Amino acid sequence: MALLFASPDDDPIAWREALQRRIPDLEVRVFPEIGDPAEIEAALVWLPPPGLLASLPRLRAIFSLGAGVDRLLEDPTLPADVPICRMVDPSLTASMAEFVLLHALRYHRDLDVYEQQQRRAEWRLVMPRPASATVVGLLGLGELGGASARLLVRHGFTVRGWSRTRKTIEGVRCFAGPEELHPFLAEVGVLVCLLPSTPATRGILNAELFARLPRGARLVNLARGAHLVEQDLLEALGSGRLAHATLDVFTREPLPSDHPFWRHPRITVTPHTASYSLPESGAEIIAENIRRLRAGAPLLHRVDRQRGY
Ligand code: NDP
Ligand code: OXD
Repeated sequence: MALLFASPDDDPIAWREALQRRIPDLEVRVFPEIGDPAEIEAALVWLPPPGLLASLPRLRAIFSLGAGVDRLLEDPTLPADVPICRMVDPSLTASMAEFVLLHALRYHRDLDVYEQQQRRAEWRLVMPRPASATVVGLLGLGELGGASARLLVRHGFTVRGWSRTRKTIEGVRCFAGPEELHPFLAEVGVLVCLLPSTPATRGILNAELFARLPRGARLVNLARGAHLVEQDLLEALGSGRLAHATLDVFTREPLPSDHPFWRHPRITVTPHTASYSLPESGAEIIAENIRRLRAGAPLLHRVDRQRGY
């Protein structure tokens, strides 16, 4: 069996070695060196060129190098009957939870306020409060949102979470479904988005949602740019409805150099770097799924195409 590796962002050599340490007879071909397309039965991909997967006539499984599969599902030529499995990996989860904690702490300790004050050479103390005084709300309580919630609880934050179906996470007040979105938002001081991008969630970070947050709340979008209505964010920051935003993901990546987010004094931009899968740990789940594919066993972390995640 040959596996095709295609990603503009990941190191093909490191992935090939990590996979072959686990499955020595696995042939890994790296795009664009495909060879005979009919020999490829599995693909490990991140942002593959549209049409690539459709050009593989014997493809039996698509493994996403990312947790989010929205871009894959956007390809109109995506083979309809080939299963898609998304990335669930301890290094991806741990680095996301760490990034969420980092920003919760940053806002909790008012570093965004001090950055503004520094520009004005203004020395003014904001009295520190215990972590429990800051309510962090997570949109999405899946693999990444759930782990982030647990880490925030361990750190002493007051944590709320919202998901499609109800969750039970120790120390977290969990809300579910559209009817509980507004109650969830009511006391959230730091809102973190970790939802998949689907027809139900695109544009969810909009003026109506911001209006439900306490005035001066901070926003952290680590999920997808499509969740955010950009103009609504600029207006919310302008009016003081939101105090600050941290954005790791954008509708266009790289973020164009003339985009207003780059120079906005109340926005922190990071280059889609919140979390990353290391080949050494990520290869574990891919290898397990290849063994399952060979054995005809059910694959792990299959995407529900109807749901979009
Ligand atoms: P999961 O599928 O494990 O979790 C998704 C969560 O979102 C679930 O709790 C799900 O609820 C909830 N959800 C989905 N749709 C809705 C809805 N309509 N209303 C309410 N809740 C909803 O995904 P992950 O946690 O692994 O990843 C989340 C996203 O993070 C990815 O899709 C990707 O976009 C982004 N990401 C960003 C990275 C970065 O570096 N910036 C890195 C990795 C991921 P339920 O469980 O009830 O279905
Ligand atoms: C992912 C990402 O979905 O890195 O894994 O955005």
